[in-house]
Amino acid sequence: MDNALKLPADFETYPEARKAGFLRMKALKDSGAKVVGMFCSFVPYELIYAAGALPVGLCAFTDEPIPAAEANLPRNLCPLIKASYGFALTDTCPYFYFSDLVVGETTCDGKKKMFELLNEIKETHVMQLPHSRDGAALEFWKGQVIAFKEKLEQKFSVTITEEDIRKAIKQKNRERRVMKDFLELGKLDPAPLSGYEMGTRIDAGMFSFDLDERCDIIEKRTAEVKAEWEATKKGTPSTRPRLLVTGCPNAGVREKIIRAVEEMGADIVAFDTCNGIREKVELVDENNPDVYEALAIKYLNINCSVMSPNQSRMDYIRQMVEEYNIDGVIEIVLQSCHTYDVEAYYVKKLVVEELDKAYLNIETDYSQSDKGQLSTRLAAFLETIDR
Ligand code: BJ8
Repeated sequence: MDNALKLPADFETYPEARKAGFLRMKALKDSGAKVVGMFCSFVPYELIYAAGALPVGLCAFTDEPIPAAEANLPRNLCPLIKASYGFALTDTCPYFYFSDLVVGETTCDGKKKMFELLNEIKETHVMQLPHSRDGAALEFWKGQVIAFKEKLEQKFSVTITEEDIRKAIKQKNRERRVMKDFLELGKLDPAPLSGYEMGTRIDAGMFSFDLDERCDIIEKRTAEVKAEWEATKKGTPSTRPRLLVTGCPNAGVREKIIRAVEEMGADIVAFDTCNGIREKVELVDENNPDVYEALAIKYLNINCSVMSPNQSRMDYIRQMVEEYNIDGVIEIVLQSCHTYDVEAYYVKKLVVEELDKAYLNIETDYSQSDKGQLSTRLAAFLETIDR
């Protein structure tokens, strides 16, 4: 079995892509661009584009700024939250520096309280996210969508028209389709590319700020991979286990889990995560006469574990296991992430009892201290899968 991770010559790692984006961002700022920093899939990007501004994902993926963050935040908090705050506090995230406004959301307890502290460093507008999906919640969330639009109008002294929003919905829907097509390459068997590349490209796409250009790059890569698969891989069965990764955002643990398990001889072919297909499965309804309702429905349906109940996540994992021909599921839970940690009960039950597939739960943080132990656990997990 060839375990080497095959990456194209032009591949940029996430830190490389993030760094390359700095100069592009600086040039855009120098020419007058307005920038809105964000951390989460629940934020309606369309409104930011409709305001003539650029959304950018803020740094939250290494443990470097965590000691500084722990001066003000408890140690037993999710590393993603500590890193987000730490980068801002130590002024080491250029994207935070260039942001004119930060937008947060009341997803989990730690994040929503951290945004209060973040607001002391840079103006942070917080969207109050309800945690259910009934009619009252939808009405409330629609109000929050409108309040965010009004905040953008006031902040940037612009008027956002419904036409602006419709145009942005179309653009963003195109991006969702393009990214979904790319991620669905994982359905091909044998796997046509590594999960490491898939996840990295989706995350790194955020640093190419022109939406159309971002789509063109991914479309080109999808076509290349498909053509190569047709020519060299189709019809050649592989014994490498096919894995689905689910759970918390994994950019901060990509090397020690995603890359490591693929180098051990498995293929990660599907991601039920925010840098996977989670936000891309449902489009914003372009035909809804009420654009705010259309946005509210789409975003409230994101199947993150902060929602309760969250049956749609289980339904989607079941569907993915079938469609991607999955042998095993790795669930990544960042330390102290209570919602994913508790919901893991249902994921395990579904995967092991109902679908009869292998399941591994990894609770981890951004440090390298558990790297050796993780390698041992990942290797043992792969041993249990017989293709
Ligand atoms: S839509 S997954 S990006 S909230 S910060 S909940 S890991 S304890 S990030 Fe997320 Fe939006 Fe959901 Fe996606 Fe847990 Fe940490 Fe909270 Fe987290």
